[in-house]
Amino acid sequence: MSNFCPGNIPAHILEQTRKHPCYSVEVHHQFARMHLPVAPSCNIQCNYCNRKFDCVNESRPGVTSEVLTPALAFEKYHWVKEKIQELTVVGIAGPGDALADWQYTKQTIEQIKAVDSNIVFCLSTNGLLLPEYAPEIVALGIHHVTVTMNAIDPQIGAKLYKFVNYQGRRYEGVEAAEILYKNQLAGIQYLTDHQVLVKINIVMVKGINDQHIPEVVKKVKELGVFITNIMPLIPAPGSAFEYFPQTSMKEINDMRNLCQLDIQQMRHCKQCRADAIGLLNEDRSSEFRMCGQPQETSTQPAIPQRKYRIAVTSKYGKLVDQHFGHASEFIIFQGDGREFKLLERRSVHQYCSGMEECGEEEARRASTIRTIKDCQAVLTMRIGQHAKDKLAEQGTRSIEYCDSVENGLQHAVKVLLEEAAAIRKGEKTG
Ligand code: CLF
Ligand code: SF4
Repeated sequence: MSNFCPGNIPAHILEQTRKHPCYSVEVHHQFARMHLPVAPSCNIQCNYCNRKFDCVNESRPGVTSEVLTPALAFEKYHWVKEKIQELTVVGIAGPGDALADWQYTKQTIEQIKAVDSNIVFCLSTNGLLLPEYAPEIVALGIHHVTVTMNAIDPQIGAKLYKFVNYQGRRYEGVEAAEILYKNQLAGIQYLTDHQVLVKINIVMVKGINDQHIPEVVKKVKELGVFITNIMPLIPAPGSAFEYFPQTSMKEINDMRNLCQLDIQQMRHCKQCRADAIGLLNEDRSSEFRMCGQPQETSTQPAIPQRKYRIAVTSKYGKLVDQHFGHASEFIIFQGDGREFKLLERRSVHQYCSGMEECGEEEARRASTIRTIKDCQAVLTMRIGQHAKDKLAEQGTRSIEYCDSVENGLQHAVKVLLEEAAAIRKGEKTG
């Protein structure tokens, strides 16, 4: 059994921990952390979560103001580092699950690590994919990981989770809770065996897992975790637990006092946003937005409430700066012309290698085009006529553009509206 106490933590990890405001209460007024919101997807559905762009495990309900690509996250890190001298920790806390979008999480950490060997990295996860990625987490040199584990009894877990998506299948009920628990156990054990200081978050839901929490704490103690963080349920509008009572701080503190007998308790958690920045009790995230507000112009046609889904080709997510044929992914946005929400990123097989190839290339092109069949438009820097025609056949308008993604999305809706108006007037047939 692993068991961490200041006496047996290796010196280099102890040094990191002493700079970590969540793991070391005595420095939480002194050192700052920033969350980089690069992981928007989630692979489970907790009944207390209405996930817009927030994970209630690590964020107070609401939305993160932006989801960043690793490249933008890297820029943001430099910006914040320059302005906040006391920044010591970079965490990935969603807004979904840090491992569900592991490639973005990993890339973000690798980039920062390459230029700053003093930053402490931190991850927050539901643990479903820990068996898969724990070795990479260890190899990256991450020594602080938070796992949200609300139950060790699958019968209780079944009341907390609506579903678990795992290895291409969706599971529900006890089966879902069993898979999640089994993976959490294996993953936590691997991490603690490899000198990772694991923090366990537990959301206390009255009438569901409140009586069960001491058992959870005893179990994770056996696994050698460093600390537990028992947090109140904050009923999120639109979630399955929307009308459940909020757990009071008295109930939380009573439970922490009971569990303190087994393992040290975190008592200064702020349930911060997925894009939180600064000291724990002084969120400065609003000072550091990467994306400005969309511009409104009086020449814009009136925009109806209809939602448009638009695919964008972009190297780093900020500019429309990529040729359609060079895109390895589409960034999918949905919105009404004034406000857009990033829905997801869809990988495609890159078909334009810069050389003339036929046959296989044609099949790849067809598959690429089908990837965005549900989009009214694709916003791209350049596109060939053949691809344009094929996209038009499935009802996707190609719009060439070269400026920021935000301006481009507004431009695309403007084009779609003007064309629709022209069709209504009989000026255009499609
Ligand atoms: Fe962020 Fe979490 Fe790392 Fe801290 S937050 S990923 S461990 S750097 Fe801290 Fe915020 Fe509480 Fe999380 S106060 S919600 S415990
Ligand atoms: Fe929401 Fe986080 Fe649960 Fe995923 S793990 S459903 S983002 S609370």
